[in-house]
Amino acid sequence: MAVTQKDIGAILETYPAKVKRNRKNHIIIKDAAQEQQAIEANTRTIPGIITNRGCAYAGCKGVVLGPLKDMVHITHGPIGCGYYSWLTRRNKARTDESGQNFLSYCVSTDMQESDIVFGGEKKLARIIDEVVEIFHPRGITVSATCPVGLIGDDIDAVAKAAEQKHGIPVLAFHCEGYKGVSQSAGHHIANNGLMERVVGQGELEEAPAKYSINILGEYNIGGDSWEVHRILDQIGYHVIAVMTGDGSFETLKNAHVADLNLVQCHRSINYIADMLEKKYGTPWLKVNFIGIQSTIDSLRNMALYFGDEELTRKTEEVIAREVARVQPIMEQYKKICQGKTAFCFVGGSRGHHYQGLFAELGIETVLAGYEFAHRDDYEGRRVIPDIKPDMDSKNIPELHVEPDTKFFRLKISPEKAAELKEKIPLSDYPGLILDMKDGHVIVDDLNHFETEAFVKLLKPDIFASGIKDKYIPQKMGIPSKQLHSYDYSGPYAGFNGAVKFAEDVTMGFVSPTWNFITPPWKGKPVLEGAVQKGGD
Ligand code: CFM
Repeated sequence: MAVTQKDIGAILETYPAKVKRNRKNHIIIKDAAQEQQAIEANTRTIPGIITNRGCAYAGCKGVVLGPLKDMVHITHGPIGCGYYSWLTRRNKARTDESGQNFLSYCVSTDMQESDIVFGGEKKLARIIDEVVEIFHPRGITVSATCPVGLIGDDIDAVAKAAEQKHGIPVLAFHCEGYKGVSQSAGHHIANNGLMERVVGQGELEEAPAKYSINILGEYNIGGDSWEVHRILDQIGYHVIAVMTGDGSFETLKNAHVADLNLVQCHRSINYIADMLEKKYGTPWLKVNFIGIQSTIDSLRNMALYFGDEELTRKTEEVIAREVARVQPIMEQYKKICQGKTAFCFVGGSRGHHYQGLFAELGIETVLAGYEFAHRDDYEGRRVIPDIKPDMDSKNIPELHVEPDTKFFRLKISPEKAAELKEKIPLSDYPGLILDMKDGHVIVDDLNHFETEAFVKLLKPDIFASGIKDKYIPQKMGIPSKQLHSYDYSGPYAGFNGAVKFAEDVTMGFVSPTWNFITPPWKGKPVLEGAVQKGGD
């Protein structure tokens, strides 16, 4: 069923006039006849609306820094922020030979009322001493939460003194929750810090092997990056660093020598991808390892970048072998999934990335969107020059980077880059809107009221989202699949991940649970109308 402006108007009608004016710009119906459809994004959620967004601290410590396993991540603030970001994101890590893996710990300064009144700097310094004494980590991060910014603790000074005292890097991040309109601000803050303090600190001057790459914006949720590694290893790539899933300070410091940076989640990491290009001359390629065809396309684009016959042959060999293995299994699941519809509403890139995988199972995404993406994630990177910075985005400093005097190497010539840009998404991503079908809906920062309204309107067969909105559709009798944490499952990336996803989604559909739930619209007449008096 195609949605009309009238349908959307009816949903918006419930809002007060001011809210209605605001939300109207965050909802569009795909219309391919229009060359560019604009959507409002990355602006403040209206107070009182139940959003699914997180905060700047979540984006900085929780998303980007948190997965670095050989650093101890200290949350400077009251205990709740640290506690609720303690492994809930399921970014997995294996302990390597060094034995440095601190991800299972939750370290916080546990600020109390007296610390808020008299300041928390001394306590922070004491906790850093304790962390060094107990864990001897390669490095430490300190992430500030809201009250720290409000009372003005000088975390930079504490970190600097601790560095001198202990001789290890102690990185301070001003990622107080209120720093931006969502976790997106925290991504940017973390990108800046890693760029300034970690990348380029290693001693390597040249790539250690042929086809050396970094994978940016891959966080190993449910083991995703291990599956990507498995495929890339077979082809013969050498992965220097993953930013940051199962990643480490130790590997990240040599990220500057890679021949190519792959970008999986562009929303959280495009800042660093750009800075790496300017500072070290390494181009970035947009990839998507979610879905079989997207994985194949990404692998082929990588082969095109390197332009090596042997690598291309190996790429095709691995693709053929993997597809022959997984396709028949996918076909079985497709028999159950075919013809169904989905809502795909995730944080900042998965709302787009999963649509191809759904389509491979015969499931059409009829509504999609992001919690906190920016306009370029919807409309494509070309729109960036048109985005006007507002007071909230000006909160985050833009780093000015120059070519590095020691490590800058132009990895490919400008002519070659221009030629490749015609064929592959080098330094580019086209945005979510492009892939949606006509009549389908795109919603930015979907809230709980709109979730209910759109579910009632479109009655999707599956709802892909996160923990905050998962149970609304489930109580309406619609299976829900968490695409943030994968509901204790995964990996969903690559070839094996596609099969796992197909299995989980199919299980959602065939579960007998749904027979015990009556959706609100059952028992109501399908057609609604009024009896006209008079006439003939
Ligand atoms: Fe990138 Fe992510 Fe996402 Fe994200 Fe996130 Fe996440 Fe996400 Mo949850 S980094 S933008 S801030 S792909 S934690 S691994 S699933 S909202 S769509």
